[in-house]
Amino acid sequence: MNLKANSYRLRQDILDIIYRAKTGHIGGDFSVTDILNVLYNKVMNITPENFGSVDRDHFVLSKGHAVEALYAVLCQKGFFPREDLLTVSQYGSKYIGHPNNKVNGIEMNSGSLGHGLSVAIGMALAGKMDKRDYRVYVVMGDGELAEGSVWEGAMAGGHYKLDNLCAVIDRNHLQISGTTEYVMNQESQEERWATFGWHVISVNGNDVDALEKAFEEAKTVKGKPTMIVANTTKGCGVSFMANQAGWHHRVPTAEEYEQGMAELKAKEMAANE
Ligand SMILES: Cc1ncc(C[n+]2csc(CCOP(=O)(O)OP(=O)(O)O)c2C)c(N)n1
Ligand SMILES: [Mg+2]
Repeated sequence: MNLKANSYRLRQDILDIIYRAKTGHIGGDFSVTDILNVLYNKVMNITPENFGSVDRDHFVLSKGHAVEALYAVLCQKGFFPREDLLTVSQYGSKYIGHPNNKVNGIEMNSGSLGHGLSVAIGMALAGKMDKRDYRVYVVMGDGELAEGSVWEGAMAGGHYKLDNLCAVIDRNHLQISGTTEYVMNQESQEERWATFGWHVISVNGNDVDALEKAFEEAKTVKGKPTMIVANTTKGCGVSFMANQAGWHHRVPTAEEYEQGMAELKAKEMAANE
């Protein structure tokens, strides 16, 4: 699979989902798309066939508001039919605006920020205790790091030396109401996680090749959990959405939909050349 082209393909699906549903978190979806694309298509051992087994890898989308990106990836992997995407956020649909485990492929309900890391740590600890080979992956937002519970997880991950755990921060420097530096300063994430006993890798989180390398490195680390600081752009892929806090939770107009789709199609084609 051409991962780079696929990221733009997935963003088209996300744009369609949100335009149709008239709701969704497009900025955070587009910033995390490359991370989910690489995880599900290169790194993790999770398929519709093995989803019922404990021994497959485990994934938690802690920044649950980016569920549309997860729906696009899971649908492409065959966890559910494409027609199901037509029902996202419709009355009575299980495809609601945050992850829930009634949807095939989703393990943990999320959306209330700050819980995913601790749950992932429980999964990783269970894997160690039961001597299982699976790995656990969790993706957090950078605004999410203002939640105190994240730092309990940071301590526990280092304390229990969970080298079967790989966490990712979608470091786009924006949350709802502005920059993370303005709302709750957090420099430097690299230094903070290293102090808590984590192996830290800093990468361009919208570069599929760099991400793949980082996840492979994480698999080789012994005696420590890994934190990948994925430096991303919120709204990545569509020029007028990129790095704009206002696109955290905005629905495109018809004109914006057309322009965004045209840009994504052109980028997918260029990546395929
Ligand atoms: C506990 C909790 N408080 C507040 C919110 C509302 N909320 C939803 S998204 C968001 C901003 C998150 O920013 P970030 O984690 O940086 O996400 P991203 O930039 O990747 O979209 C907030 C505050 C929430 N979902 N959960
Ligand atoms: Mg953010």
